[in-house]
Amino acid sequence: EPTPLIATPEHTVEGFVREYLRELNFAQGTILERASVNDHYLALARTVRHYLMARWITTTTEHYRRQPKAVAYLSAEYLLGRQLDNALVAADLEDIAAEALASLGIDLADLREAEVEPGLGNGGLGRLAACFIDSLATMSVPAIGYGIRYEYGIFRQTFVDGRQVEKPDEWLVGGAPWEFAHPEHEVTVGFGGHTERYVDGEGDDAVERTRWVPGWKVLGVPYNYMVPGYRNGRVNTLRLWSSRATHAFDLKIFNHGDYAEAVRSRTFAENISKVLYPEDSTPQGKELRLQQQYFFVACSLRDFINQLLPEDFDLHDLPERICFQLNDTHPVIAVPELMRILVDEEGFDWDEAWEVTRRCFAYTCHTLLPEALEVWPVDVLGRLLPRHLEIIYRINDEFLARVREHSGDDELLVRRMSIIAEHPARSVRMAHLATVAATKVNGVAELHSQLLRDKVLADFARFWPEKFTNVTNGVTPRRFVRLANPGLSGLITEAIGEGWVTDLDRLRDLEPLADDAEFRRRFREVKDANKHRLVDLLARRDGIEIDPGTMLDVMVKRLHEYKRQTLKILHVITLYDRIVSGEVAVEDLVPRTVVFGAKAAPGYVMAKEIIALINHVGAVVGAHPEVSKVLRVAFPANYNVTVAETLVPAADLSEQISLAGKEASGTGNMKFALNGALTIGTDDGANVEIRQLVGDDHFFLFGLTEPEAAAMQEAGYRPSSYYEKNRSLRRALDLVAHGEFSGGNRSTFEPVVSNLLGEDRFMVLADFQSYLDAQERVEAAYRDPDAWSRSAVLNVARSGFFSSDRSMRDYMDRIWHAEVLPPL
Ligand code: 26Q
Repeated sequence: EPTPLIATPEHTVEGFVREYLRELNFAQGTILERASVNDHYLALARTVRHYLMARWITTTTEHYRRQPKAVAYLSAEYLLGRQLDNALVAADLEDIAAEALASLGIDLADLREAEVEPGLGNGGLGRLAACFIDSLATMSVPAIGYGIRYEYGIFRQTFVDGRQVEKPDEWLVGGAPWEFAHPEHEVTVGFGGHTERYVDGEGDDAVERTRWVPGWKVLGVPYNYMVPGYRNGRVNTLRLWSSRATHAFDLKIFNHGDYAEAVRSRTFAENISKVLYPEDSTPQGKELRLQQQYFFVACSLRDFINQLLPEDFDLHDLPERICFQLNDTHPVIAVPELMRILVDEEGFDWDEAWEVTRRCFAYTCHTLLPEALEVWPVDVLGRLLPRHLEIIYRINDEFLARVREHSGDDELLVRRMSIIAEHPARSVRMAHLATVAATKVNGVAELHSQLLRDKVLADFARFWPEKFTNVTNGVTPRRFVRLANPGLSGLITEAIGEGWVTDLDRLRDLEPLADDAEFRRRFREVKDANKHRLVDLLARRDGIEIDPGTMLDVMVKRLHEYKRQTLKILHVITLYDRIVSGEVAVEDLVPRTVVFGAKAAPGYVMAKEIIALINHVGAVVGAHPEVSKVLRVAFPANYNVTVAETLVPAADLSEQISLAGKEASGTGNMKFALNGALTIGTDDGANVEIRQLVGDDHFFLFGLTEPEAAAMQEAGYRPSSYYEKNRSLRRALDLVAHGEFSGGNRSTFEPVVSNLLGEDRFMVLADFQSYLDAQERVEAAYRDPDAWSRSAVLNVARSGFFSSDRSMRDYMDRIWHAEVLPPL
């Protein structure tokens, strides 16, 4: 077969201009003189896309021809961030594009700002999926990402009187130049209905089989996105599914003559991919969420089998072709779905189907909080997916028979390990299903994987010790260093060459430069310039004024009690109190700007109260003539990937202060370290590994360890004893309780205070003094700019391990064993 012929525009300024004008004229139907910023943005996006097209088609064609062992990443979320910059960098077009546009009188920077980021994820887990597909493409691994094309991504956060108010995220309205719809590859997905037994064949060949007769069907239409590798000639695919009504859906009603009703009924099917659920723990058990999960997984399996495998492929060989990686339990319904396909549709017997299925799946767990583990009531699941429930029951029966056999009928053990929970309501434990089915189960940082083995999944780890492994998370250096921090990137490349972008361990070569005064000076210059970029962004975007001459102390992540934004705000309150009471003079403090960024799940009442508290404290601090000289709180609304790209490079101090044993990994912690912020953090998640690598002298550790916290809970934790013993803590909490930050109203933040004094599940009060002490060490260190920037440079030099390229290598070696193609 000949290599397909593909038109590629010339890699020159003139070539770019020509292609750009063609897009502006022929696709946007406008001319330079009349085009809007959005016209320009769309023309630019399409132009860049054209440069990647040949690589995309070639990569995809090669995957099909070679049929290598590949990876399919199944994730309900991809928090991609803006595409334009990433594509420009990957295709090595930044300079050409900037020059070409300038020759037309257009500023590339203005067009960058016109892009609305696809926010198709909640936080860490969704962003991780985006980093992973970037790394897979850059490493030439044959991989495809499967997910959902939500019409509305994570809500847009606004503040009204300091309280969070959610607005719909209308990311598609300006046009979606990065996607390719493929209605001709639509897939039909069933829901509901019932199952039937029937006899297949005759005489001696007759076998009893089951078929599922769905009660209703929807269509899935795939939308393809390019996933460009970094300058390696490869472009992989992200395939997101959008739900449509089937053509039969409304036929009956049409024939009844009720046109309006028929059209209305279509919205039912189209609702499935309408909106991303904004909860990222304590799942609500909403039936539509389960529909989303089955919808995208059923589309993806069908698509993989029908589109990516050859016609005559023998599904017994499926494990030689693919590993389906389950990003948490959200896609785990893929397990009974593949069983259904093999047994009911392909006529496999149960055992051979199970053998194939087992070998095709691997499962990544992202949590330790029991309330974040997904469970679905049996009645909900059985109504929506009756055949899948039968299959899950049979998987469970066979699994529990083995447990009984190995444990001498230990019925307590059997009950603990069962995929089906009986109390409080009979339900399916999705993590158990995933663990039973998967060839490998991994946690996302060393400590997390250890706690999975020792606690959350201990029974399973004893049963299948070799099943459990760790793959520490990582972040893509393309987006979070190369693209977000051009200043630092330039400095690094000048010092050690450009290989680091795809081989982040090379950052080690920077270590000697930590002792080079001139290098440190230039490093500080970059940090300073990055702070100015942030100042501009916050002024323009939020009307927030911050002083680039202050220490930038940053806590950005979803709002969760376990992440302990309250600990950070109690520190701010303590500083405020010490100044107002005259205990310290402003001259004796290091001036700080404390930046928060955090969305709360809309139904998470306590999280929303904490947001209000932060905003109210910020207002009082900012309005105080003395305090505001040395302390400011900035809480820009709607923190997202785009904001992170300006905020992370500007930070001096990274706040990673979850209670030990609660944050599975964290990935923000890695982004900050790689951009030369120092971390103040607990011994939790990947903080542990960051500290080991950068060294104790360059990391501000505080707080209880996981075993200490567990022991203290065991012994009966009494938070009020800390309130009684600790004067600073008492004064800070009293200020909140007495209405200092709520115009004298004592009831406003009463729930926050009484929660801390009463239960304090995440031991904020126990860690308070230790945190204050660590902040004192931060202040002392920051007063010595040379020592501080030496530590900062060492943070950069020693964080190469946290590249998602390394994570992908670990998944390849420990779990996937996929092939690697040569770069093109
Ligand atoms: C499940 C069912 C129903 C509705 C929502 C959900 C749901 C959605 C999102 C549950 C969890 C999430 C997201 C979890 C998450 O982001 N976890 C984070 O994953 C990161 C990547 O591994 C880790 O670094 C973080 O420590 C972990 O909190």
